[in-house]
Amino acid sequence: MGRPTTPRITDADIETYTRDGVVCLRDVCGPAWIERMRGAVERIKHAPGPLRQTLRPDDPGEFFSEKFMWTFDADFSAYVFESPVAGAVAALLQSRKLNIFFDQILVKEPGTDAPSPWHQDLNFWPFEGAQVASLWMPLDAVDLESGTLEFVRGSHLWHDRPMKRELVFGKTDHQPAAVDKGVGDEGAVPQPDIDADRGAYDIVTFDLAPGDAVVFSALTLHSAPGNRSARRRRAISTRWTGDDVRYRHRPIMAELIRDPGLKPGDTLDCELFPVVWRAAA
Ligand SMILES: O=C(O)CCC(=O)C(=O)O
Repeated sequence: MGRPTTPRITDADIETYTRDGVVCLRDVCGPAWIERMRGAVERIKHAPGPLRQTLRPDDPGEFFSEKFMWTFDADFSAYVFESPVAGAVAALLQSRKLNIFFDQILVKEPGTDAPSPWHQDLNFWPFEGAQVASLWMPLDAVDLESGTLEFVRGSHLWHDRPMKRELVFGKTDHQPAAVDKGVGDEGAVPQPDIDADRGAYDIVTFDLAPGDAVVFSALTLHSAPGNRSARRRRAISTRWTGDDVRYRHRPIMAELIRDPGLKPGDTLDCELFPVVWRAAA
């Protein structure tokens, strides 16, 4: 397996990520990666893995997700271990190492109504620590009409733990309605209804070309509209952790492809969450 390459991340990018909890990076992956990953998404669309979710199955379009593809697909394994993605996130997090948590396909086909509701990823991820981020990369040009992400700038600094929220993703194949109940960490405050008062928040969004990316903290509130356009919205989100992250349990846990065999307080280095990137000694 090759070494990941590291794209140029500037001090301004690091400053933006640290201050806003989100930064837009242009041209992280070139056309060869985009073509390769489009092919991989198509293959997996037609041969789902164990964690396939069709979110809102009655939607007139189609919103589907798949996770942990790197564990069973050679192209996704290459994307995680060899593409410029890990190096970019490590630079932004200023971490000496980076573990993959999981990779995820998120496709909204044309005419999909389902929004991705406002949420903080850390609410259902099994970690303590600040160095947790996702890199979301579209394989198609995206704008608000086709379902690019929206972020509340600076929301990662509001509280030291994720807020309680009422809704995860609505009805899905795997998550019964029982999880949509406002579960959260002990002492967490409720998540405000962002859409009820959008003018009160600093909401930012980015039109992206294939191979551009947004990197955001797991505490940054984010959402996406449905895809009202006639274009596909295929995206890959990779989720990463850095030096300060330790395993813990949470009231709702994201479904994992298998038990990582970790105890609360453990570092994440294990077969399921391997170290993908290390700073040169
Ligand atoms: O792709 C989407 O619509 C939602 C993505 C998201 O919430 C994430 O990558 O954390």
